[in-house]
Amino acid sequence: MEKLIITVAAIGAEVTKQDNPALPITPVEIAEEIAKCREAGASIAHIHGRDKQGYPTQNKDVYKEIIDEIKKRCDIIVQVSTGGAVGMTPQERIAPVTLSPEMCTLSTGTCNFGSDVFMNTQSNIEFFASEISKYKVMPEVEVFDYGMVFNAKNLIKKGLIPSKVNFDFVLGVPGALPGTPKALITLVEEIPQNCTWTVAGIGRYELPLSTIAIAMGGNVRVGFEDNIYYSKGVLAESNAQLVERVARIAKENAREIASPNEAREILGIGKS
Ligand code: KMH
Ligand code: ZN
Repeated sequence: MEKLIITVAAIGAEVTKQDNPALPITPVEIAEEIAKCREAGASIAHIHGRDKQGYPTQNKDVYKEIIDEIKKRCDIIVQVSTGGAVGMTPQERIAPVTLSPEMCTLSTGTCNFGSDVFMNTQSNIEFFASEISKYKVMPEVEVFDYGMVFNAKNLIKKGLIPSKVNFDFVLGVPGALPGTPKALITLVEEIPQNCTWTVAGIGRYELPLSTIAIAMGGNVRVGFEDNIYYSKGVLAESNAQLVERVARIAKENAREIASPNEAREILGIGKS
């Protein structure tokens, strides 16, 4: 098996300090938290921006500050969000990509998102894909619902995204695919053979799906964006605590952990 790539999604757009007081908000808080996660075994940091009041923002300057602070502290791969928060415009959502970070996300369809709708029309998806390619960023395909895999394969066929890409299966969002082993296996069977995959289980699905992915040869995403608990009713003390647990399970399964440079090699970052 390839080495395990651990992504930490430490911030998100929906979680608040009221939900978990350890949520990092300012660029310095975020960077310090990411550096600890890197130390614990994470090789990708999936980033969302927050404004001074703690609300989600895709402001380019905020992202620049976060990225600069992270780079001062560690060599982790920065993956900016193009999902932002529900209700943001495509122009808002794409802004951090213009900083040419190493990676960004690309959701390839629309789905229910709790009581909201996470809107990704075909023309907007193609707009994101062309900007991502223009700024030479490696996309990661975010799959919340089944059809999104097939849409991603169409984008590959049209040459709008690289043919070798990482798929992130975000499972357990209310209204979209459930966080079951069956859903994960069904999705893994559909991706092109040369592609890699990650699973991000939401809430209580995070731990079992991480464990299954480690055994299957996939990659794992954990962090407060997806899950704020360590165990039932017990808040996680930090994102790093969640990363440490994944690293420990991997070690017990004799699955080695990829450094950021090894993850760059596996994902083909910096090759074109
Ligand atoms: N906040 C969600 C509506 C991404 O980062 O690319 C979308 C999201 C996906 O978080
Ligand atoms: Zn996100």
